[in-house]
Formats: sequence, C-alpha cells, structure tokens
Amino acid sequence: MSIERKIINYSKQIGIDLIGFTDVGPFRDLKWILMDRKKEGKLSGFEEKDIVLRVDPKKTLQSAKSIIVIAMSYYIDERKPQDNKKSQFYGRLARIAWGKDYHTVLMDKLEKLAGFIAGEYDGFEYRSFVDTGPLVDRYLANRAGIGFYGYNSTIINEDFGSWIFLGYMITNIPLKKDEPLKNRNCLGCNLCIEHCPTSAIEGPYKFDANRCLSNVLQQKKPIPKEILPFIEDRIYGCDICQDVCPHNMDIKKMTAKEFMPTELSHGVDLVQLLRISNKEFDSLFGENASGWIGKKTLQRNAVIALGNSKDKDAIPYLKPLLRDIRPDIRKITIWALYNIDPGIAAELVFAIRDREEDEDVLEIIDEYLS
Ligand code: B12
Repeated sequence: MSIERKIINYSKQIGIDLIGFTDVGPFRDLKWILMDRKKEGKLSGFEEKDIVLRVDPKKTLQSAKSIIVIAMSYYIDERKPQDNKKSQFYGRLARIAWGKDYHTVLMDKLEKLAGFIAGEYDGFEYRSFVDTGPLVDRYLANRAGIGFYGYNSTIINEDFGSWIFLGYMITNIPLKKDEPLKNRNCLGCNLCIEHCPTSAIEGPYKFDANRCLSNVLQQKKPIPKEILPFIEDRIYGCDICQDVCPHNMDIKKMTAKEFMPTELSHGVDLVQLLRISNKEFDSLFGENASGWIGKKTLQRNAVIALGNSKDKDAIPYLKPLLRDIRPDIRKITIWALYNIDPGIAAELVFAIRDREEDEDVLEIIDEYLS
C-alpha cells in the first residue's frame, strides 16, 4: 500500500473528515494576492506579517517536501443560539465557537497523524499548524483539493460546505500531490456579498477585514461607531456570509463529538459575563475558541450587545460600568446607554462627569452632553 493511502486510511480512523496533499511551492501566485491585500490596507493584522514565510514552506521546515492538509466539519443542524433561555440578555457566538476549541482538536489529530507517519518513515520531520501558522491555510486547502474558494473567500467542500476547520503539516516526506478541484466553482450567486451587513465582502474574493464583524469583535482597538449597530447580539465571530451560501444547503453534518454544542452555544448570558471573575472566565471560556480574545474584549462586546438590545431593562446592568476601572469599558458603556435611552443616559453620564479623570472618556462625555 502506498504511504499516501496508509495516511488517508489512518486519518479516517482518527476522525479527520478530509485530507489532501500538496507540494511546497514557493507559491508565487499567492504572493501577489497577499501583497495587494496589504497594499490596500485590508488585512486584519492577525495574519503572519512576513510574506516570504507565508509563501515559502521551506523557510519553516528546511527539509520540506510536501504538505498534508486536513479539514474537519463543525456543522450541526441549525439551532437557534438562544433556545433554552435562562436569562433575559444573551450574546451570540459564531458556530466556530460552539464546541471545543478547534485549535486543540485539530492539533491533536495532526499530532496523532505525525506519530503514525513516524512509525512508517525513518527520519520523519514535520511542523504542524492550525490557524496560527505561517502559511495560508485556505490556499493550501485549495491546492490540496479539499475545496474551492467561495466569493466570500471561504474554502467550500462539496460534501461539508464551508463549515470546515483547516490544519496542515509540513513534512520532509515526498507525497504525491493532489490537484486543486477543477470545474468546481463558486456558484457566483452574490448572496454573501449582498448580505454582508458592513460590505466587508466588496466583490468576488475581495475582502476588507477592517469592516468584517468577525474581525472588529476580535480587535482590542475601538470599533467605529457606525459599525456598532450591525453587531446586534454577536459577541464572537460572524456567520452571515456562510449562512446565506447555497453551497451550505443539504450538506453532511459533523461527526466529531468534540464540536458538539455546549451550553455556551445556546447563547452567553451577558449579565453573567459582565460580572465574571478571572477564575470563572477561565473555566467557562478556557476551552472555547472565543476565549483567546480575553475577558475584557468579550465584556466590551457584551456591553455593545446590551446597547444594541435597546431594552431599558439592561440599564441597571450597564450603570455600574460607568465607574469601571477600565476606560475602554466606560467609553463603550456611554455609547450603549445612549443607544438605549438618550434621556436616561444623559442623566447618568452627567452624574459621573465630575469624577471622570480620563481625558478620552471626558471628551466622549462632553461630545454626548453637548
Ligand atoms: C486573519 C484571519 C481572519 C481575519 C481575516 C479574514 C480574511 N478573509 O483574510 C478575520 C478575523 C476577519 C477572519 C474571519 C473569519 N475566519 Co479566519 N482566519 C484568518 C487567518 C489567521 C489568516 C487569513 C489570511 O491569511 N488572509 C489573507 C487573505 C489574502 O486571505 P483570504 O481573504 O482568505 O483570501 C483568499 C481568497 O480571497 C483567494 N483569492 C483571492 N483572489 C482570488 C481570485 C480568484 C479568482 C480565486 C478563485 C480566489 C482568490 O485567495 C486568498 C488566499 O487564500 C486564517 C488561518 C491562516 N493562518 O491562514 C483563518 C481562517 C481563514 N479563518 C477561518 C474562519 C472559520 C473564519 C470565519 C468563518 C470565523 C467566523 N465565523 O467569524 C470568518 C470568515 C470571514 C471571511 N469571509 O473570510 C478558517 C477558514 C475555513 C474555511 N472553510 O475557509 C481559517 C482557515 C482558520 C482555520 N484554520 O480553520 N479570519
């Protein structure tokens, strides 16, 4: 049996849904895409900054001869995140954060796979990555025949749609490469472009991360005021461009029990999140894909979601935050209160103005009060 076949068979045994092989470039076509995106200022800042590293796998593993790309589905039947309501105010997590953190799950599969290959191949060398590696995961997945690009830039697989996580292993073993899928293309219906609330998808494969809700919710920097209402009740990630995609209809469901929804998947109790201790935060979000953005950023997002509820019942939960020790939280709370009820907000903000010492917060208070 060929080494490729052995690897494929083993990958199925350990629950990897899709696997493909590709070469180690360098990927000159990708270089131009990355340079254009950078020149236009439309990257998120979370990408590896060194373009040479991104297009040349040998810079990461000198002995590199092939790359194994894996994908795992995280799709489960539509469930309204706020079913089983226990509290009045809930925040929505994108599907990627419904189950266990995919970084850990896919990395674990890659490590198992590496252990298997090491038993078959003397002198095996490898480096594995999920999401945070130097290369461009989608590019590799496309190159290894795992899926095609949607207009929304996601990698879409015929069976699983775009609800797949990607990971890869750069190896020093020569593997017969797969071909990118030919004659399989995005339908080009434009629904992702039309439905993106902030027009972050500017056109086919044209993406401006500055306007993507998923990105702004992860960034620590302040979110532009005009974007805040589009966030609605989201506190991590955004699924719109995939929810509307026809390639995601009638697809196979995930089998990985690791990605089964947890209690958080039904919605995060915003009031609880605002009051959470560091220890509680670690136990609730430690194994969730949203946890890495940290307590403060998630709390900021919770305040935005409360503001977007426009529900006066949220005011008692927001009011104490006008005295929060973190100026960023005080600032966003002022916005949230004004979004709910400008009259009540003006009274509350006026009452704290004299105690406020932070120049930026004072500027915002005066802007609202004038
Ligand atoms: C930074 C980042 C983000 C940023 C920027 C996203 C972006 N589009 O660049 C933000 C925070 C916004 C983000 C959001 C999301 N992300 Co993200 N993200 C990444 C990360 C770390 C780097 C992405 C990158 O390099 N972008 C650079 C640009 C150039 O890439 P791109 O937009 O994908 O562009 C591709 C296409 O446009 C295509 N292309 C360009 N021109 C042309 C022309 C033609 C003709 C064709 C056919 C193709 C084509 O080639 C480009 C390169 O692959 C990767 C992991 C990794 N290390 O690669 C995960 C990754 C891309 N993210 C992922 C996910 C799941 C998401 C979200 C769905 C999460 C969510 N629910 O909120 C959204 C989807 C938003 C979207 N539509 O892209 C998955 C994607 C899985 C998949 N099936 O595609 C990845 C691969 C993580 C993983 N390992 O699973 N992400």
